Amino acid sequence: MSEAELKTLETAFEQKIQDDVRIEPKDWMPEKYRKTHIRQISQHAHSEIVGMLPEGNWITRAPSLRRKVALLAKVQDEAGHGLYLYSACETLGISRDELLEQLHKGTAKYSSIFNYPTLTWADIGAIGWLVDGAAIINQVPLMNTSYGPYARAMVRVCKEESFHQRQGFEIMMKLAKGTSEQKEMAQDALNRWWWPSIMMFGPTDAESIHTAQSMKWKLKRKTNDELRQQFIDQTVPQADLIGLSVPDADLKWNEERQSYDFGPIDWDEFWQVVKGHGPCNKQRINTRVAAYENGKWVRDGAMAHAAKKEVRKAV
Ligand code: FAQ
Repeated sequence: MSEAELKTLETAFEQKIQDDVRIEPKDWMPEKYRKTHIRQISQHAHSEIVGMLPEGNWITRAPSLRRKVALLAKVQDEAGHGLYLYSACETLGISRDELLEQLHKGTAKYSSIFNYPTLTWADIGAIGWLVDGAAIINQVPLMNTSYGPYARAMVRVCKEESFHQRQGFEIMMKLAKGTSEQKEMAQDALNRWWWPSIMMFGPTDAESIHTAQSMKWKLKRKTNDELRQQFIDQTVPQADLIGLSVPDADLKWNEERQSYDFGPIDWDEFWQVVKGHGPCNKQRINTRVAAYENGKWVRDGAMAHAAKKEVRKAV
């Protein structure tokens, strides 16, 4: 391709981004745009799949049939989200096998939040309320992201996450209004999950290496800090409503900004977890690798069945 032809393609691409016209899989796109999307969408897909593990830990121990049914459905929804996202990512010219290999080898990331353990039933409430709550705040703007398949996947994902958030909040509300032991359990879960949830939004804007370019390409519609502040402003009144206290001594309503000021985030802890040294990183990856290996016979069976069908069609 000549330089002039490349320039024409680049100009047409930039114009689409500026006019909010979605980029679709067969459209020309800069290589960096394609790679950045593979990175973010695959990290998102891996997070959904690994995110099933802390909750799966409680399926057999849910306190009632109703709670078990709701939790089972939630965990299944996360699997579905992972599948839409892997499919969206495959439209960028990478295979599912390559994506999974990156997860298993640790060259692709997944959200730091899923490297913390779920110690009590209240943790399931805290995940729904805080982690799904944070995920919705991050993902609603992504329904308007510039890459078509990612934006469309987000529509259904957000509807389902919103139901998850409500059921998590309801678990916390019930515990907070229960016996003193139950209220203590809810408070303990909030104490342990609050800061990791705040960290989910990623490094500060000043430290974020990808935000500036991703905002220009309209991959990201809001910065990490904007989303984090939105989460805090939305969630603190919810904690107040159910009589739980947010574990931040510096949390204070700022009348001028009409927003909460909050205390320092432990970024050392965040980077330790991101680099693989969190409480459950090894366990999560080992479980995913084992699930992949144990599922080989299913993949082989499906491939053999598909091949047989092809042969029948050809005869
Ligand atoms: N954990 O320059 P930035 C869910 C990495 S889904 C681990 O700011 P970016 C549903 C980042 O990758 C949760 N790594 O990067 C559910 C980059 O490293 P790299 C997942 C993190 O991409 C609920 C480096 O740090 N949601 O919860 C994290 O512009 C309940 C520098 O960072 C999504 O993935 C982190 N928290 O912004 C499931 C949403 N933060 O790639 C089950 C889509 C940053 O250069 C149960 N993703 N890093 O090696 C995004 O919005 C963005 O990718 C961010 C990061 C905001 C996560």
